[in-house]
Amino acid sequence: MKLSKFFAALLGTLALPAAMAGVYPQCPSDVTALGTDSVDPATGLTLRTYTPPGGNRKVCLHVVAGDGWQVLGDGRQAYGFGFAPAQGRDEEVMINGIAAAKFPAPTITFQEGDEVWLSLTNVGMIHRPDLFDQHSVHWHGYPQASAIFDGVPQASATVQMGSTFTYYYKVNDPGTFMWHCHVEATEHMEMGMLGMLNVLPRQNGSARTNDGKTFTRFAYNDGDGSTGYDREFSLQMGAVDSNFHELHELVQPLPFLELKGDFTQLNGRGYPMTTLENQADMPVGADAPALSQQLHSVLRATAGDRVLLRLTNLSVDAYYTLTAMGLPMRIVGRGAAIARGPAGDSWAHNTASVTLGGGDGVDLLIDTRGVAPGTYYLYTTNLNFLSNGANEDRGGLMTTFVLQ
Ligand SMILES: [Cu+2]
Repeated sequence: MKLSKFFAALLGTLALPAAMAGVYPQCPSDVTALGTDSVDPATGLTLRTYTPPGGNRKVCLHVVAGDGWQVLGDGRQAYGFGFAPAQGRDEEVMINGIAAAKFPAPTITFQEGDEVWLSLTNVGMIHRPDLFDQHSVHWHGYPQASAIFDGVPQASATVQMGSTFTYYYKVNDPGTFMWHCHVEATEHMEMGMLGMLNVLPRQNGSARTNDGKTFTRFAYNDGDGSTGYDREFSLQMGAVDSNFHELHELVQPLPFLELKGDFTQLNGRGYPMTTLENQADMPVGADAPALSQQLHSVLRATAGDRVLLRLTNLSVDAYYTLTAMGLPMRIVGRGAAIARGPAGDSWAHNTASVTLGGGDGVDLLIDTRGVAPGTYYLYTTNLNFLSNGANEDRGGLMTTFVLQ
């Protein structure tokens, strides 16, 4: 019997009363009573929203932090820590959260102006019962009003095993952000506690004409439609250091000095798994109760579309370069800000490739007017990253862009 199954059985019989200590997510009473739920079909993450008359939209959501399993590009299973949507109510959240971590964490999308109550429940690490690590939620690069909700352990609350804590945010800045756990950040981030966080600008819904096309959705409040798009996609670059994850299954010192991702990924999968659009086609780890790698990375567009690609890197040890041969790319934002200087002068520019370090992100527009329909490849030009571990041929950081 695998250790994790043994401890799951143990929790089910002996430790249940402790797990039932209480899961109390906070959400304002008007949202609870009058709000409506919207469920992300890809990840199962539920946002409960309510807009009081004349007020800002209020949003409540609930995630769990724990451990789980993912399948690497060579078919091996790798242990990790991660986030997942909370499932059920009260103690069900604890039970359903066991070994249920998702890689990457669910993509979260808010609107500028939102008031957000985000509850985090730490369900513990079933496969490593010797660990009593806290977890937190940190919005990377986001100017939070107060350190208390920033998730950095030295300056804010962290969440103990079996506990639930509700973060409050006033979402005043649109852009492409990331979220991750900040507790023992190098370890917990390498283990998989990473996701994307997009904030849609207030300008959305108004019409702006730019370069001969009229748009109603934008990456930023640009005033001139220069960040307008027809479709948007979020891609997170990263990697798994298979040795680090394997060593993590047992109690021992971890080789931080040797951290080096050998399985590069887009949205938590290595090519060709990045192109498995049907979730049922994606393998599930032998020890995982359900699919943990929910997000494929196939970008689909219709000829003539202007496509926004929100591209981030949350690797803890490497820079990655991404290119898209045959597709014109234009950088219109970087570091969750529109590509403009302090005087408003634009530094948006066309590029053939993008290189990002850990924690960096860009907003790219791909204008498909004049591009022939077909299948294009987005891939890293670091050839050593186009692999699935020792399998050198066409793996890792690559996906397809299908233009119809
Ligand atoms: Cu953590």
